[in-house]
Amino acid sequence: MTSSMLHIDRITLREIRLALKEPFRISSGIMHDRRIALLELTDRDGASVFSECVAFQLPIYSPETIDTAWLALREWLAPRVLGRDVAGPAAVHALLNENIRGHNMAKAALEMGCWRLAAVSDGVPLSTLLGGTRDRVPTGISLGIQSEPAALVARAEAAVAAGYRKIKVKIRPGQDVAYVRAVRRALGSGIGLMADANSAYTLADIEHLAQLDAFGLIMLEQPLGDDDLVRHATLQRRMSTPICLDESITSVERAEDMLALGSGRIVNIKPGRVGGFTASRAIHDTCERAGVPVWCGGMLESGIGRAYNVALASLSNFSLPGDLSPSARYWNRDVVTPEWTMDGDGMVRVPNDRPGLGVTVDRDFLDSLTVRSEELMAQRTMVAVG
Ligand code: OSB
Ligand code: MG
Repeated sequence: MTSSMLHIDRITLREIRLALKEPFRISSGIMHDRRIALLELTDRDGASVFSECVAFQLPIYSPETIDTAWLALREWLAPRVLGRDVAGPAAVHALLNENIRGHNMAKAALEMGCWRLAAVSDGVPLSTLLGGTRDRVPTGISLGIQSEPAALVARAEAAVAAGYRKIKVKIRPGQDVAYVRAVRRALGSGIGLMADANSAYTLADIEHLAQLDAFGLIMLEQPLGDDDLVRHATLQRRMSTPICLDESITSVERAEDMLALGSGRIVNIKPGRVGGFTASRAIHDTCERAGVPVWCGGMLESGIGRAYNVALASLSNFSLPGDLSPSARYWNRDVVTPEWTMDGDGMVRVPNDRPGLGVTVDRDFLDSLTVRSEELMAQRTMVAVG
């Protein structure tokens, strides 16, 4: 495979707003819509690609927000690549991480766009460039916290009927054991069920959490602190349910620490959280060598971000269903055509039969959703507020 030189002449930041069909509640907050930062990278040959920054409006999941990401991209990250020859997409992670700490979601949006640009200029599908081997990826659904167990049960039953291969329910103190019990009773023992606490518990809850062992969950995601590894190891020793880490795994080093400490047995890989595809692949490979399965998480992305996640999830050790729901689960209308869909067996197809992402960005619709944009170029910056 060719490893093409990158030379980016322009990066256009834009913010769009997309209303969720239904509010999504996690333990730390509720989202009614998404403010999404998109990047459009244009190279010296005039090729251009869109990428998506997964940071939320508020720092309820990680310290980043759309506004910190925008700042980081404009002030520190975009200037690292603009107007320069970069050896290839695999070189971008190191370039963005030298003496710039954190801001992984901002870094990832830029780094993943570089991978995509390389896929375009090499004329290969993004999944192929990343080393993906799967043609189809099993899909799970993530269900937000509901006001009553019955409301959660209804959504879980509809999801199973639609073909989803894994049901994830969000939990928080006071809305946990009874909800999981109700869903397990309604669905029976055959369906893969899991819970995600988004860091809502402490070790003071250890005996309470251990009650979840009764429900045969395929995993319990990120029950404890968002940067914790040591306490998760204590909890994992007490529970038979495999712990899956999400928030705590921000780099391949944190994944190595998880393995060394026994903090969990499964990893949710979100490329945005770890700074992009190079880190995602390193975590994937490290876990594969250790016999630890991974799966691709979601951040309520638009169809643009979803395309990047599907490409990543085609790698061999993504052996558990990903949070890769179809467009229609989130939006009345997505920003790409065709929209993302899932077949009746709960599988999303990896578009690996042609170069690029497999979906086309609907530019007119994007423009109608855009609330601000800013053009970044080497040396000088032109600002347009719309
Ligand atoms: O922890 O995986 C999470 C949504 C918002 C914040 C955190 C998480 C989630 C999800 C959504 O679970 C998954 C999806 O995009 O469908
Ligand atoms: Mg999670």
